[in-house]
Amino acid sequence: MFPKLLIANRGEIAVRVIRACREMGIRTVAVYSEADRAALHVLKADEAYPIGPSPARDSYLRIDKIIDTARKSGAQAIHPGYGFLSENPSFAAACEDAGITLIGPSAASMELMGSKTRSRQTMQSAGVPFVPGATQGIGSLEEAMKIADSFGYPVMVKAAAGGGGKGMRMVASAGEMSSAFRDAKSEALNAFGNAEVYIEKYIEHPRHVEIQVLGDTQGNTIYLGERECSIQRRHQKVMEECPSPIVDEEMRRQMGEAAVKAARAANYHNAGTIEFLVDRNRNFYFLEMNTRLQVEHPITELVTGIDLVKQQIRIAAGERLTLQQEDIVMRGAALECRIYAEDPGNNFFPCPGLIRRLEVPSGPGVRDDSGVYEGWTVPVDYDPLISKLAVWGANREEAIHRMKRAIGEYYVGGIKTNLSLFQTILRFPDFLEGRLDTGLIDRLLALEDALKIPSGETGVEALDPYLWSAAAMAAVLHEASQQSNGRKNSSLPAPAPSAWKLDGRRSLARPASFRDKS
Ligand code: MV4
Repeated sequence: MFPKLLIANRGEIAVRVIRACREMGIRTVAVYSEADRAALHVLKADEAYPIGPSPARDSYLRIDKIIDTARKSGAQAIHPGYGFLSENPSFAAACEDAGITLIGPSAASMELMGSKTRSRQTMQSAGVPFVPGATQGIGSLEEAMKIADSFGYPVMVKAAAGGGGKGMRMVASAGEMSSAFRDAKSEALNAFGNAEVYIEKYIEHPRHVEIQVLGDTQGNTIYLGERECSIQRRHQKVMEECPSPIVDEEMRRQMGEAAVKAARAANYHNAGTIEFLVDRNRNFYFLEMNTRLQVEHPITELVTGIDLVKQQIRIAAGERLTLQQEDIVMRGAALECRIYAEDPGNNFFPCPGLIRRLEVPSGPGVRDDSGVYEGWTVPVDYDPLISKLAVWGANREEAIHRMKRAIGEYYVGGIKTNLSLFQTILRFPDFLEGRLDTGLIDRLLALEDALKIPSGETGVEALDPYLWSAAAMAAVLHEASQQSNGRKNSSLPAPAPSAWKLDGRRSLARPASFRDKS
């Protein structure tokens, strides 16, 4: 095993990796930017080294400085976390050149999965169902029109180098193709330095379900069930759950086997995630593969009892997977909320700043993966994630009640957070009934706005009647949207900033000195 490991990341995920290392007897090396001098991961690591100015491109994205720090500190391995350099094939190659082990897949696997067209070709040969459409980049508008015609509108024009919702355009009819094709190409070139685009059939009201896999360097690959990630806002996941309410044992086996095929076809070794779109009839289609540890990995850990970070490290050290498919047992249910420093009253605009007071939930079945502490200032330079609050329950219902309880215990003073959003989601009938398509958050925010729920300090007693009317109205609107076949012609106003201010109940429950002073 590696005596020493460098973490090329920050925040909660750096802390998460440090914890796994500590339990494994591995010494940890943190790196930090100027803004992160006093960050939690710096305090928790055995050693810490500065790598440059606050902007990520000058610090956490500097391959040269990170490799250099690994050499100087004597770290034999680097864990990239998620984001930053985690899916950068040049970083994987640089580690290899420096004789340092990356806790991740080969540069070749990363590169293959980084191209949507190449990965779709690979799925085609491997017999993994993928979203119907082209497997090659499209050269001309004429070709785009021909392909769209053959699959039938609506279609999506997507950047081959894209992913996570960047560089895609929905095209409803042939008349829109010319501008969509041109826009998608220029956006792709701008965002990724690669103008290649391709076409997929548009899947209406999809759900996002992903399968966790583990593959070792000896070719053993297993799946660890699914995560339901359909609750998103602007292509950002907000809340995830495991297992998915729509996946039964048979579907899990089919998706799991498809995911293992996908990982094998990429010669994949590491923890990885195969994303699928699931349509209304529960058909599933390969969407993309994430060649890293995911933000939402804790819910899989809670339900399977397997420490994914330790597994990653053992795999990178060349150890054989000791787990076999039969060893994977899913027990109970888990939920995760991404707690952000952002303002629900101002379109979820980021609100980093000084954390004047912090009370973190605990107790049975509660896990909070945090990257912050009371008295620290959340920097403006990075994603303002405060923590990931995850709960486990014997079943979905218990997990929901537990999450409500845990969110209720959470208190962040000094900065605005999205905590109130979760109290709303956790009471929303569509969520409670497991109707989780990717439009849920927009429906919920539109509903709050339609009900003109007052902002400001509102006691929990005053809120309940609103929640009841919200519930009733949501049920009616859901029926209506089923009948009118979609949200396009619904009478709801356009999604608008939320006006919920559940935080207000804090001020009723606490002495004035605890109040948020911002
Ligand atoms: C789609 C789609 C419908 N049809 N592709 C958005 C994120 C990126 N990973 C892919 N995305 C989508 N691709 C086809 N052919 C709808 C989405 C989509 C979506 C997917 C998963 C979760 C949330 C979403 C929100 C909007 C759109």
